Amino acid sequence: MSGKIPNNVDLSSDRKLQRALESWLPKYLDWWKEMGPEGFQEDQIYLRTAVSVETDGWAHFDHVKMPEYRWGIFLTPNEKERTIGFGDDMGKPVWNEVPGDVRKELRRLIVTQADTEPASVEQQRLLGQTAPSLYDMRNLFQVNVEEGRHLWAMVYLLMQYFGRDGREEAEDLLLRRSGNEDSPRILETFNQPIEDWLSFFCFTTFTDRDGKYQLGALAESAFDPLARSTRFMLTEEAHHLFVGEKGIARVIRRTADLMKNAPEGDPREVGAIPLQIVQKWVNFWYTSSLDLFGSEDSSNSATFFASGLKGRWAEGKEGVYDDHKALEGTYRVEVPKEEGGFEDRDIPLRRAMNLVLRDSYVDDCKKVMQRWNRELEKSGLSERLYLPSDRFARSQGLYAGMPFDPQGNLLKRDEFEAKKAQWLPTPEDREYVKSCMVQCKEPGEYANWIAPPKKGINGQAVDFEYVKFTRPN
Ligand code: BYC
Ligand code: FE
Ligand code: FE
Repeated sequence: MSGKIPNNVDLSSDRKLQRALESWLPKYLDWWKEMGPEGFQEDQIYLRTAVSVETDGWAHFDHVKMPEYRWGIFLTPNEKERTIGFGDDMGKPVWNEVPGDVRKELRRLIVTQADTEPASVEQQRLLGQTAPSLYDMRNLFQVNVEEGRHLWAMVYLLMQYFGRDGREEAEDLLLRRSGNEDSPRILETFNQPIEDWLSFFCFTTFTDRDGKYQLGALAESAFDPLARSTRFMLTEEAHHLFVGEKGIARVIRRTADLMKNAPEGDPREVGAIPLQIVQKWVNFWYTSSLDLFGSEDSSNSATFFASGLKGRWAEGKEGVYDDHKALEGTYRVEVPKEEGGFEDRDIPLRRAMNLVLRDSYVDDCKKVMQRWNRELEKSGLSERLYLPSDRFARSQGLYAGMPFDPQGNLLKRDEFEAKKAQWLPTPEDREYVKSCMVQCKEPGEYANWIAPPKKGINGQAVDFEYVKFTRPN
């Protein structure tokens, strides 16, 4: 467990791997200092660190400087005799090495997963400077260091199982940059800027939630080390989703509160975030996150399923699916026709696996919406938030680039352009939201636009000193 890199993979007995990881460590730290949270590297943050994989007691809380965070490698312990749970090789023993015939696909899946982790840290690197409280600042940095650890988890797999190719991929993961024109991150959502906290809360609600479902699908994998790595990552992911959902709930509560004295007025006059703005941010990040599931009809997804690389959500859970081969059955979608209108297409089930996984994700998002709307109801507001149609504002799949409205109606292009500003963030909206973002640095102090949380972290008070500044900044 000790040494430079905390782990439960017996690193000290594998000198070659240990050397590879120890030579990657300084490069990772250089990347962290350059691209991680800007301006807070010397401060003491109240962080949770993964120290083991015990269900209770895996986490240790303490004030630490982020560059001294102990990023480690943890896999959920081996289940004895696990067998492959789906696809062509169902029932055979899981793999502890990479079979030659799926090496390329598996490497690509791991690299794609890995790439999102540092990307999100890059996207969020300036947010500390406008944190609405020390509590929120701490949560941001917690998410950031754990995304860093997720990168470690994937780099371990690349270095341990993919030899020289894997080591090269590990280097490249530190070279691509979110939003960079020449060397962008792989998936589009991870090249979008996150410049305000409303975006951060929507991102952690909708994009980290894509992470939950993708990791869940990989946790079913026939490649056991991948399954066990992603399982442990999921335990950390729950907090990221919490930060996002509660963040938006607190915005809603605060807006309702501020509007009590001026129910007919413009929320902006009292420094509140209007609910129409919240809705636009939801529209943007939710639809961008739908894109992360890839196309509805995908031969890649059929290959991943057939070969046991990537399953469905809860594939291994009793009573969810009867048929784990998915050789029969189809999934019906409406495909836009060249001359206008739609026609039905039945996609063979295996080719529709992106959509099947996305459906599980959408169901989960609907529940989040219900909880936010209950918050609105309790606050006595009549407005409600909604999830836009999966055709709206898409860049991937069947409806990519087409002018649908949030209800899923196809509009004329110019009508869409004329109305777009009602549905998606405008430069003026962004400017207003930015004007609300002010840093609050006293324990217990919260920015005007957001309600304090009901509870602190790890049993601490909401006015606990979650961040101790080394020098005034
Ligand atoms: N942007 O056959 P298709 C997380 C590409 S989030 C750009 O439909 P496939 C986290 C696609 O690569 C979870 N390109 O795709 C969250 C393909 O390219 P080629 C991340 C895209 O392969 C917050 C082409 O379009 N994990 O952990 O079935 C903070 C045809 O597409 C996009 C994973 O994604 C896009 N959105 O599915 C921190 C799991 N979508 O072959 C972390 C691993 C598609 O033409 N990845 N393309 O060059 C996968 O399972 C699959 O690669 C995807 C795509 C589901 C992403
Ligand atoms: Fe992650
Ligand atoms: Fe996350």
